[in-house]
Amino acid sequence: MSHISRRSCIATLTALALALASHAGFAQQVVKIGVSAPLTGLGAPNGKDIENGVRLAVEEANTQHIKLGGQDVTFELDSVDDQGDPRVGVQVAQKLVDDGVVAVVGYYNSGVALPSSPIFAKAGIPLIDPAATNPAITRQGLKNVFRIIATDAQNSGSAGKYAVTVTKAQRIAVMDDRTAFGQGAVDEFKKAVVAAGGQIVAAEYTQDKAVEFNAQLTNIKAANADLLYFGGLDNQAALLTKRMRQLGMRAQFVGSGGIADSIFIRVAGSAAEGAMAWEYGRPVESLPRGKAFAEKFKKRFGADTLTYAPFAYDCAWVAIHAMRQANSAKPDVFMPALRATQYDGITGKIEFDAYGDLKHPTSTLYQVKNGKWVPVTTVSAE
Ligand code: ABU
Repeated sequence: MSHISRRSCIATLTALALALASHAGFAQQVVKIGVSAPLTGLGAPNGKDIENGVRLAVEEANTQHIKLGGQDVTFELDSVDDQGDPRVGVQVAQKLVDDGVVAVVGYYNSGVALPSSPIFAKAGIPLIDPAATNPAITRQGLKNVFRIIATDAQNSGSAGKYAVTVTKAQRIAVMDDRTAFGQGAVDEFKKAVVAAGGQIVAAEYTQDKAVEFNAQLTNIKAANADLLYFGGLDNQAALLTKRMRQLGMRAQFVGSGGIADSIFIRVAGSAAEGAMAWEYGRPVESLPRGKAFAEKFKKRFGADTLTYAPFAYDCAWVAIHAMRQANSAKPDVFMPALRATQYDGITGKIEFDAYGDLKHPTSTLYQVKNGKWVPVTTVSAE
């Protein structure tokens, strides 16, 4: 037999074997779930947390031998590093589309989510957001964007009302990191303070990679503020808190989300004591499946979840659940099921409103007591 005829014989036999396997229901369908998060840089611990939440869901789904359209399905994680940078985010979003993902879990940074989400809309791929909270992400008129975490209109709105009506702060200062998240959160907080009859006595800003805040804190001290609301993330919030204490400032520090984690405690050291932060959702350990999730996560990755893994895990399961409901991994087929989601997740009941945001969002205020973040109160953030 010549080389060519041997090759064509093998090709024919392979095609025949695949056709038989398919006919007998043995064909495997690989379904890729994309993740975009910062896996390098300052945001990497949070990005890794998101990636691992999705990884856990994908691994679990593969033990359940799910069939879609009569075919066995293997779920695959396709994770990209957006570096917390909007330009990189847009590039790697296109890579996920080119890879053929059917759903994406992202983002950590609102500033990356905003320019990247239209790429998935154009490709007809659902994006399910576990952490990025700028309200505008779901207000772009895109039909493919879903979010399973309270927005900053809700979280910082609750924070502003609480600062005036419960904490009874008389002289409130704000500071943000000029990111889509930090600035947006502080804007929402200020609106809520004014609506509740409170007074903003100082408004300062920094940059998200800054480590020195003397000028801003001097102004806030001079304004005699009794509460400082900060729109920015864990590492920088810790440095700011430390500097406040070094300058002898007694104003109550309150963070706007993305702060109540072990990074803040480690970096702030003893200055962390008494700090407060408004975070999204209910304390996971207080929810019916929360404790089991925390144990499973620790067993699989050898470390506790930082903050967003439960949300990311729920995002992936919400997508898989919609595929099961629709009996298809085709985005245009399972998107209506995704929109109609009714799912009891690790983070609570997940149902979407007309924008793709949670119908029943909640926020929790935490405070550092004896070196640990402790829940103070949970409010409905609708
Ligand atoms: N929501 C906290 C994570 C940061 C962000 O939204 O950009």
